[in-house]
Amino acid sequence: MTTVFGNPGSTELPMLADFPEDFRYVLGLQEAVAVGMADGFAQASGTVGHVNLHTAPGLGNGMGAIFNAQANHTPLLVTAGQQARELITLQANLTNRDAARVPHPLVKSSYEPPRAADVPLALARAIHLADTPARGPAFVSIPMDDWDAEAPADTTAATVGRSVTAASGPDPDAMNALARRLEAASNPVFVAGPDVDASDAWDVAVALVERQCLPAFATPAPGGGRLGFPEGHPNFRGILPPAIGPLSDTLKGRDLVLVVGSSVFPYYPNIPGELLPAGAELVQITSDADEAARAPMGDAIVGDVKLALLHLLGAVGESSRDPGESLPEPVPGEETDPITGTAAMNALREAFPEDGIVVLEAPSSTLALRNQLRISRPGSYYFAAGGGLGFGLAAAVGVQLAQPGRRVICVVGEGSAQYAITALWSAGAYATPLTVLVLRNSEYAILKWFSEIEGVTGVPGLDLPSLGCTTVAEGYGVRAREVTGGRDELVDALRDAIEAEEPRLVETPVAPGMWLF
Ligand SMILES: Cc1ncc(C[n+]2csc(CCOP(=O)(O)OP(=O)(O)O)c2C)c(N)n1
Repeated sequence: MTTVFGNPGSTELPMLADFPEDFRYVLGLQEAVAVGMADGFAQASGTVGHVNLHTAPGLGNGMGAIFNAQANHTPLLVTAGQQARELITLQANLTNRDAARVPHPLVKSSYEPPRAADVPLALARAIHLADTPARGPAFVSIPMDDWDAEAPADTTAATVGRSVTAASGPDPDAMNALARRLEAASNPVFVAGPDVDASDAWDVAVALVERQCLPAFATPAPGGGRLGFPEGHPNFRGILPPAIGPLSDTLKGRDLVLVVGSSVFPYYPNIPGELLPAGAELVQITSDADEAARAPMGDAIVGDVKLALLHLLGAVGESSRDPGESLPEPVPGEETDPITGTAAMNALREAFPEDGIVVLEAPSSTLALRNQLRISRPGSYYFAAGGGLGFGLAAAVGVQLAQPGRRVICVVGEGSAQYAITALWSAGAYATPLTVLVLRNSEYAILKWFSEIEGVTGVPGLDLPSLGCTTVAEGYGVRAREVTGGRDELVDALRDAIEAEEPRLVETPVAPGMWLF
């Protein structure tokens, strides 16, 4: 943990004093951006991220992004400065008067050590907790005068360098019983969730699907922060819809639904229906006991996703089932002016480097991106599972810092971009070769679509006239290009941007609407 994201204030200066040369500080210009960058960095590096915030107001600014980190299962140490201990009770300016209560529902633990001497152990405890399933953020508030105190040599020496290994295997009997159920099923289906990728189980998932000839679905797009299965694989059947009725309809005719590394399910709009189609049983494998406990149907096995899949792979034989038809090849769709979200994503497909990484926050083109790109490598897709806007641009900078050898392309709506627009400055200041593709449809398209689903009319505040990102990007020191010539010009602009060694922003107008394919 040698990279620290943050935004400093007077209460954090003592912590940052004499900052070690072999550490890196990444400045975010607003705390939501600092947290989002740390989230992307932690997920893409597989380490615990660290973000340091400015006492109460900085922590407040970071809360939406901490909510996302919790939904993403991102291991994150969140620290914040605090007024000096002797001034807390008289509530001097900048006192975070109930520091541990502020982020409470969104973090795994929230703590202000009672003595300066307890800070090292409090930090170690938060780091280990954050990195233990279900992973998530943990918070420590540190009064600013604590940094002048001597750390207790004995506990500090014992604390630093401890390791906590937390991958615990599932119940072997339950896994063997599941293996028999899977072999005996006549029309089973595999549903891949985000924690397949986070637990490095991608190859095992593919091996199981192939050995058992299973059709594979992805968990619903809005709640899936990562991909658990290659979407270009011949057994891939698409993304489950995010509502009870339609999801259950999609699974009609299946007798066993095996859900791995996900909640059951990350539902979104309230479209009622049967939880499962008639004749279907469900088994969930998750490392998150709460995900197992709150599922409204089916059985659950709690354990490390990779260990569980390895067990299952070893316990089932080869099957000769017919997994059904593969998905058709994606097509760009009709030529329009401005282009559709589908055509824009088809252009990205053409310009996309083999080992490219997508960070996505373009609500009305989410499904178009998934269906056009069919991302088929692990660690190549990041999305805010919690749905809080502002993740995209910020996380993309963190992902690019964690993966300097790969190219990150952040696809973002012009509305979403505003929640973390200052991340553009960090992208340039830390010389990341990030490409940002802004899809500008001059409205909050997804909210218009939701209005129809919810049957509401006359909602104000859904149009975004005169909102562009190119001149704003230039203000933050990022070269930007507006593309108005359609799909082919967009391919060229994206290729140029992706090849550049510094961050580039490409913006294109797109037709309003929901782009599903
Ligand atoms: C922090 C936060 N505030 C508000 C919302 C509600 N919201 C969801 S989608 C959306 C519109 C996004 O607009 P844009 O990025 O332009 O994408 P489009 O829907 O047009 O594709 C809004 C405001 C949210 N998800 N998160």
